[in-house]
Amino acid sequence: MGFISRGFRGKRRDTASSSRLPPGQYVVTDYPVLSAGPTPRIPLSEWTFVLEGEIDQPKKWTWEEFRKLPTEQVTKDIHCVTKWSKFDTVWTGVSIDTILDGVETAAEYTVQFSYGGYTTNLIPHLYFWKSAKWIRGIRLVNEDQPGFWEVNGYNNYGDPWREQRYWGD
Ligand SMILES: Nc1nc2c(c(=O)[nH]1)N[C@H]1C(S)=C(S)[C@@H](COP(=O)(O)O)O[C@H]1N2
Ligand SMILES: [Mo]
Repeated sequence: MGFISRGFRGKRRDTASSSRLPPGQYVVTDYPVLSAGPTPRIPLSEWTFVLEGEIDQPKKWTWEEFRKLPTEQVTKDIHCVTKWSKFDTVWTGVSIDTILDGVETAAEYTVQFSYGGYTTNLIPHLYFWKSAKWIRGIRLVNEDQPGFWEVNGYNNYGDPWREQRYWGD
């Protein structure tokens, strides 16, 4: 990956006190863009989503197939490791329960991988780098595998409420 956007260096600001705000965070209302590389462009005719790894037969969806899956809308507060938080962000998408429906696997961990090469180990409710943009698929794995930022100094788990930003936090 060629460049790392500025946001990852972090900024110091006063933090508001609020029970919704994890320690060390401040609230923003805009939407900072934080990408570890340029935005990948994938023609929809070539786009696929795959579920692979510890599964007998990998599952693969084309864009058309994926768009036929049921979707859900969720409203969530998001917390970036570089210390901004945004409240009540609205997301529409396919639930992981739908992706895993009928899948038998012994795997206890997953790796999300994206167009452009980004990876992260998937666990919801954690710092926002765990939420992969341009996701290309999910690999089911028996052992936890650190992804792009987890290898590059960010905490492997990343709970905002415990300020697990970096290695050793
Ligand atoms: N593929 C990919 N997904 C990613 C990232 C990235 O660099 N590449 N950055 C993460 C981080 S740290 C944040 S804060 C959010 C930023 O999302 P936004 O650019 O839409 O604000 O995406 C997350 N998902
Ligand atoms: Mo982030």
